[in-house]
Amino acid sequence: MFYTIMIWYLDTKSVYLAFCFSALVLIFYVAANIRIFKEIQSVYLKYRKIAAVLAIAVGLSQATVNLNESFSALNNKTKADAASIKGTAAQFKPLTRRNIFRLISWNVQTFGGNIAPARERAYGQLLDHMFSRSRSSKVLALQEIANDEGRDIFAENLPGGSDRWNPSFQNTNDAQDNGFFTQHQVQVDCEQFMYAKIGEDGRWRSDPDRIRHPVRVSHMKVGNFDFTLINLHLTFAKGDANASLREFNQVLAWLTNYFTDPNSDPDVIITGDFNLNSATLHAALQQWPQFRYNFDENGQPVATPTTMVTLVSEPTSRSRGVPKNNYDHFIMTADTYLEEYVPGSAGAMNPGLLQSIEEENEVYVSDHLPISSGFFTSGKGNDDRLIQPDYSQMQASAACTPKAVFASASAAPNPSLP
Ligand SMILES: [Ca+2]
Ligand SMILES: [Ca+2]
Ligand SMILES: [Ca+2]
Repeated sequence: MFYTIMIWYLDTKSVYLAFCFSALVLIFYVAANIRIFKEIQSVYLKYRKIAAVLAIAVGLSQATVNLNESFSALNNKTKADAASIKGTAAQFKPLTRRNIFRLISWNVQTFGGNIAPARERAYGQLLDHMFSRSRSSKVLALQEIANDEGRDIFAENLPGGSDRWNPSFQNTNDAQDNGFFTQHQVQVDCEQFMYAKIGEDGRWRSDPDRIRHPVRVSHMKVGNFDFTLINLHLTFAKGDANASLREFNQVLAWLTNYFTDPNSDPDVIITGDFNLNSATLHAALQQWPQFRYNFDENGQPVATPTTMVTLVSEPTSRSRGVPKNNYDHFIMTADTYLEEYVPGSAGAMNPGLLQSIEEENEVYVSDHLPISSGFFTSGKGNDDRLIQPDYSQMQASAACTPKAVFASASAAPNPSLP
């Protein structure tokens, strides 16, 4: 009897003890997992940020030919064509260290005098990452600077402050103006509008019949590389691509006029927010004999110095923070692409850095990613010839031709989507 009671007692007690023990184990397990989960989360967030910072540091800081591989090159069509052009990337032999400079283009989304402090701070942090680790980024082409106040606030947030930078900006009646910032070692020979006029009140006015947001044109020199830089923002027109295309053809009409001067610099770079993808721009360029690829008897593309190559084919404009449309580009003449352009260097910024800075500041910075492209400034170009300026010091002030025109330039070809 005692034995039976003892077994019952022990069984009951062991079940009870087992239950208590299991409950304790469960409580410790849940508590530990909450802590572990939080640690995993914080480690993940930390490393994601480091990865993003590293990605941009690699992308923008290397003053060598070993540039960020994530910077994609041509769109497939253009790539196939361009790769066949003799003297291009396939034959390019990288040297150990080369002088290059980076050009950055960025639509900063109506940056004006009334910008919120948190958003301004986020811009400052992003610009620090883009520039302070890199002495090679020397020219910043901006779209959607609203006015002079916007220019001044943006300049204050540039790495090293506004003292290290020269602005090239003139306010117009348009709310989304284009402008440049250049570091002091960049020689700016001239800076002007493409289509605009001074009103009777002495203020610049846009020419919306041609281009809504006045295009900025400049001739610059970095090292031995001189070039004409065109900074544009084609109209969005509620997504009407034909309206953007009409404006693009106005730019090409201006360039046609530019190239009628035999002394014009053959190195032309067009950058900015086109509101058109690279395939559409490539197709539009093929309608202009002086800008398209020609083909030899074997059907191989042959570049003339003014053949235009369209770069950056990944999404650059953001929808709710997610890169969506391929709107921002570098378009350059073959004289630049085959000589000074660093093969494979053009592309969009890794979106992770922008996202992490936005999360940190709890603010939305811009609906566009910055894009970037590298250029050799000395030594031998891709074509094995020494890089030399096309303009002498004496001529440089005359390098920007033709001057800004308003409603009197020659008509563009009838534009339509291919
Ligand atoms: Ca304005
Ligand atoms: Ca040149
Ligand atoms: Ca050249």
